[in-house]
This record gives sequence, structure tokens and C-alpha cells, in this order.
Amino acid sequence: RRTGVSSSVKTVTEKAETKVVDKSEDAKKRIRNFFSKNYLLQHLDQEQSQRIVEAVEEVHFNEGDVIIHQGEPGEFFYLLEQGAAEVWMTKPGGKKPEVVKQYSSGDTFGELALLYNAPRAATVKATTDCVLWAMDRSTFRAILMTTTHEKRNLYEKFLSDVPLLKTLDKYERSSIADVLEPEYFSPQQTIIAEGAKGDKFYMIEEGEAEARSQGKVMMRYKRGDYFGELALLNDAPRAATVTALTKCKVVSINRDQFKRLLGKLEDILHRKKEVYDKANAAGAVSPSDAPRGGI
Ligand code: 1OR
Repeated sequence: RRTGVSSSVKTVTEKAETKVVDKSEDAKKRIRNFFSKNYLLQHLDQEQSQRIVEAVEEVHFNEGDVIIHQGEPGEFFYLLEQGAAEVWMTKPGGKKPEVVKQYSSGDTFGELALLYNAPRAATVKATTDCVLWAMDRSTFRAILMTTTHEKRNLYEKFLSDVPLLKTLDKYERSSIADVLEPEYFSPQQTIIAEGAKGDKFYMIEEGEAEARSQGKVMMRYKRGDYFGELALLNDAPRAATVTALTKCKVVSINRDQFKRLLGKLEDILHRKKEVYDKANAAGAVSPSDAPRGGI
């Protein structure tokens, strides 16, 4: 059963819409600590994060409890502070529910019903005892709705054009949209330097770039192509220098999110090695002969 831990819920009079749940300084510290680990909550300004700190309510679930029921209306967005949960879903046309995702400490879920005013898309079940922070619908809508929605819309078309991501479903692509960080480069600017330590994976949204190793052009990249995966896959230094050829807008994903969101594409990513080996064997290729990015 769900148990509310905080005792009193009151509404501040000056701001009729603002929900405030009394909590200790220690609880506030735990929530802020959660923010620092979660990509959705990392970029909030002081006022926004303060409002969330005030509004969320601590809830506990026991192992085996259902936190969210597929098909029911949604009231809360959840921050999983401690414990683990799994997502069960009966896919359209499917008969039986199956596990489609696992959550661990630092993850958030339950945003879809609040974003789209839709029934819960899946069932989320605690697989251990769990400590969560529940954010009410109006706080979610006031603070997180616009940014989440805009970011998912903004990148939906681009991500569906990336050949690498073709096998992912729409929800998995929107989870990628949540974590993308845009970066801009001018012509001849270095995006990645050979030999450097690598902690980001890149996709080109606009512009062109090339990869060189020991002076030779190895790859050409255009919109929808990706690079920077090798250092993350192999825990190795950057194997080539990537330089912008034109003005470029790239989007990047950090190492942890790459593992979490693109983990199941590892096979495809490893197969790309054949393309690199070919480029290497071909030796000093002229830029126009260099293999093009994606696969
Ligand atoms: P919600 O408010 O609909 C259930 O309540 C939550 O489960 C949902 O928000 C998401 O936060 C979360 N498809 C839909 N919802 C998912 C999925 C998912 N995974 C987690 N949730 N898929 C799994 C992707 C790996 C798509 C399966 C076809």
C-alpha cells in the first residue's frame, strides 16, 4: 500500500496554486540531492526547484506494490529516490503484459498521463521497498510540462530521421529527447580531439563534419549521423579528431545516459567497427571517398 509520510498539506494563501507539503530540512536536502542526479530536474532555476521542493510528498511502497496502474487516470509524477521498480505493459494488439523497462534510484516516471491528459500507459510495480517523491499534477504542469513537451516535440522529427535509432519505439526516442544537449560549432572547429578522454556521444542535427586520424580523413558526417561512440563503448581515448566542415548543430548524450538509453543498440554500434576497419584499410582516402556516417 502507498503510505504518505508527510502529515500536513496546506496551500499558501498568496499563491493559491502553490502546493506546500511540510517537510524537514533533511528531507529538502534529499530532494535537492535527487535533482542533481536527474536530467529532467538538473536545469531548473532556483524558483522552480524551490517550488518542487515544497510541493512533493514522500511516499513509500513495499516490494510487489503497484505504484501506477495502466489505464487509470494519472495524478502524480514520481521521483524514485530509493529502490527499484519495473514497467509492465500490454502493448497495442498484445494479450499479456510484459516487462518493458526497469527503474532504479534517480529515475522518474509517470509523466505521460500528465503531459497528454491520457490514461496511464503502463503499470509500474515496486520490485523492492521504495521511497519516492510524488509531484502533484498542477506542480508538474506548471514547471515541467512546457520544457518536457517542447523538447520532445522539438526532437521528435530529427530522432525519427536518425537511422541508428530506427529500431527504438517512440517512447524510447522521447526519453532520448529529454537528455539531449545541443552544441554549436563553426567551420574548422574541433568537436572531438584524438587521444582525449571521451564522455559524450554525438549526433549531427545540422551541418557536416569529418573524422581524421593521423591526418587521414576517415569518415564524413551529415544530418542524422553519429560519432563519439567508440570511446564510450571501449572505455578508450578518442580514436579520431572530428572537425566541423560547416556550421554545425550537434546534440550530445553523456556517458551514463548513453549506456542507459542506447544500451540495447550496442550490437549495432559494435557492428559499425567494420565500416571503420574498411576506412582504415583504404588508407589515405580522399574526402569524397570517405565512408559516410550512419549505418
Ligand atoms: P504514465 O503516466 O503513462 C506509466 O504512467 C509510466 O510508465 C509512463 O507514464 C512512463 O513514465 C513509463 N511506454 C509508455 N510508458 C512507459 C514506457 C513505455 N516505459 C516506461 N514508461 N515503453 C517502454 C520503453 C522502453 C514503450 C513500450 C512499447
